[in-house]
Amino acid sequence: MSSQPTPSERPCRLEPLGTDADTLCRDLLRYLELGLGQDAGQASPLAVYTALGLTLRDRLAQNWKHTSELRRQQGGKRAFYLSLEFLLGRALGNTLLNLGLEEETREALHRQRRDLPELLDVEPDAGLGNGGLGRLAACFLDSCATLALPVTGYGIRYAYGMFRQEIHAGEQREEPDHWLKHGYPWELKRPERVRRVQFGGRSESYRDGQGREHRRWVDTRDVLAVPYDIPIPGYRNGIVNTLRLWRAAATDIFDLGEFNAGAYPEAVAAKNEAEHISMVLYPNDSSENGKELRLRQQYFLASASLQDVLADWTAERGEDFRDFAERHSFQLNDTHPSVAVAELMRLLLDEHGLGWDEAWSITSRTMAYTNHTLLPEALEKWPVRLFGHLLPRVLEIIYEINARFLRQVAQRAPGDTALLQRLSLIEEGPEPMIRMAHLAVVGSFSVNGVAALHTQLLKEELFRDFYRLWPERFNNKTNGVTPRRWLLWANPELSQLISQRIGEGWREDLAQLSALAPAADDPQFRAHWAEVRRNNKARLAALVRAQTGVELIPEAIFDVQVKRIHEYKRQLLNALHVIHLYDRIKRGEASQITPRNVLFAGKAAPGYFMAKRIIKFINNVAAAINDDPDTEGLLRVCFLPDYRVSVMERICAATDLSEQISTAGKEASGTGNMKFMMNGALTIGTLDGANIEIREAVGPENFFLFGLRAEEVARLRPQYDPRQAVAADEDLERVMDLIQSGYFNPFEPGIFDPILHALLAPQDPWMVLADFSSYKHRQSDVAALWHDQTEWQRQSVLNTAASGRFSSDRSIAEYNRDIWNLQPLVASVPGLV
Ligand code: T68
Repeated sequence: MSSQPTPSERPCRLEPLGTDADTLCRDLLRYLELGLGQDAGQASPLAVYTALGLTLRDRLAQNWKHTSELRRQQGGKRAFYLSLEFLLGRALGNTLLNLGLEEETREALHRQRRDLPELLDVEPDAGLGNGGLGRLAACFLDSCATLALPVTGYGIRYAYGMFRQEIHAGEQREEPDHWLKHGYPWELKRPERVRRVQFGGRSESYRDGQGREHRRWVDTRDVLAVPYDIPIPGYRNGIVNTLRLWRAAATDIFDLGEFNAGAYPEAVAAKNEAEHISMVLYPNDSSENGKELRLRQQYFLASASLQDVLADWTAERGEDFRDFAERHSFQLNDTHPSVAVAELMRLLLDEHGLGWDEAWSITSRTMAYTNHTLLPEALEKWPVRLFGHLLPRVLEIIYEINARFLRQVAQRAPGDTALLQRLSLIEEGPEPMIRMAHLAVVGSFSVNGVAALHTQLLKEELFRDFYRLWPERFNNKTNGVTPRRWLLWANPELSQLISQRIGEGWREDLAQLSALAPAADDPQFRAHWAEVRRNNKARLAALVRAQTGVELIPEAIFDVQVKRIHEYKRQLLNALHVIHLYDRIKRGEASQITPRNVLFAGKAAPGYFMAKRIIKFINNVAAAINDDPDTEGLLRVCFLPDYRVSVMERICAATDLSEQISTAGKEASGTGNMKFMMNGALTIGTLDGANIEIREAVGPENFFLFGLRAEEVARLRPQYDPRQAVAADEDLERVMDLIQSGYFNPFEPGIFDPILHALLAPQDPWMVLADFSSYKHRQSDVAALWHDQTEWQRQSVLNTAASGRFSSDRSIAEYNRDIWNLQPLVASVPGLV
């Protein structure tokens, strides 16, 4: 007898998917015609993009499955990056780049008479973040996958991301960003892993079978958390990690029984309330807003994510949590998800029956907290009342954490009640508040800042008392950005030039860029370098023309400040300098002016009056200058609307001068500064955040430094007199007079008075005018250097060559070395894409 299986017993296996142009072309057609019901000849670019996305997702899914198998086989520790924001931008280009399928895809599209650039451009940005903090999370995921580290991101799948910015009559208008309108081909819904998150109700005690007393949370209004997974491919290593985003959904129709029979419409309407949780991203980047919905979002993310991790653990290990802390780290991206400290305690105590000490030992050995700001207005505090109403059981746990913590402090420093008050998780007052940063520090084994100066200030100022208590907890992790998106993808011509010179190893080991330094002295290399940068500038100029109608001066300096609009970032200082240049033109110094294009972009939080007025100011100044024939060929000023990840990809490759001009001590790190440097921009900047490390890396002779240092800002603040600064600088006086005269707002009297008042107030926390003279002088050094193109291009090459340290691969390697201690996954199957 033959042992051949009968046809019905024959195993059915999945064959690996082809990645040649022919197979890609056929799969794309299949998705387009059969999946989406389109006629390939007539289909819109959006439909083709979607079909291509689905085609590539299949290839990602193969590696995804393989990565999970590897992770399971190798066991080992895992880390989880908890963040309310992931600013991913577009996925198509990044997928092609990381899988190495760009050429095959171009060819596949070519056969269907389609063009890749057109498809790339229809993809909406996934804008699930405000700015630096959210983009950092996205760069970190890219680096974790590239370093083959088993790290999963957890976030919220907002239906509406960061608002779209339009400019009307110089003012910002916010439009909703319905980014999921046409579907999102990259995600995979995981309905089988849905979780239930509790809100409201009350906490009560009960006795178990053995007569032991416990607490439980009852009469709650629950919300379902439905996960959607986004694949995060590493750079050409076959690894695909996961970003799991939660969508809020109402509980099943059965729960309608909770309502009385006559309240059917109210019950259905309640579904709506549940679904609001994941409706919209809060667009504030630097102030806490205290809204209940925001706290709901935070708890929703923390609870669903922790439950998800615990479910995997108990499926494998049952209720034995002895090894849990050795096998898990949770990295908290700012305090936004820090309620996770209390929530993990609750789950371990109430759901898994652990005692306090064991639960606390586990929690405080798994949580790690990254701080991103020193600004007091950004520090999160929640009213105890609100917390008690929304999360009564979690509040009890926070009280208990605080009571035990303060007892410990009192033992160390008997009688120091002021210290107890300063350290307490609860801020007393007419409206007692929970200090989320204190909860995060107390509950974490690691607390890090995001640049050397920032970490130093955390230790000396914000967390001084905590640092004295637990110095070993504090560490620095200077930020970084992924060189794949920010150099390889954003600047392919420059990347090619670099690879021709030093090989391709820099893509995964950016420190190798240092080998480029000698090329700075090679005239031929510099000529190529300059040519590539000119091409990039021409492309950006075309984008600016199309978006705004402003015609940039192609050969002039591209002087760029793009970031969220905030007083501490001092877009106003830049604007004052622009007015100064204009004033020089008008007073007959045109022949001494070095031509410049000054480009601004960035969003203002919708409720931040001054930031919005600054946008209006820049736009009015730009209009006055660009409309004046005397500025022709000398000065162009432009505010580019709707700044976002995909726009920065164009801007960073085309920037000559990067503006990093925050008041020293206020910008935690900055990451745009790194993207510009990597692409060969020179920086004009203060000694703030990562600027300090950028300047050290490239050498002070290749960096335009100006302004007060952090300690000078602190020292001079109390006696700061902006009018003295005006009196001491005639140019500044003329600038202020011109603004005061209404020159930039002839038909809108008084609209810039708030700006003038803020600049001239002795209380101006940002000390804008204090740094004007110093800034002006450094800007004239910039102009002088531009005339020496040999030297400028030399310094440009040196900036790129010195940017290796600012790869997020380096940041993540340090997080792993000092905080997570994960083993990289080792691919067992060769030949993965
Ligand atoms: C930024 N913070 C820092 N916050 O300002 C920047 N805040 O210096 C740093 O480079 C970057 O983080 C990465 O570390 C933010 O972007 C926010 O976006 C934010 C969002 C919600 C609430 C508060």
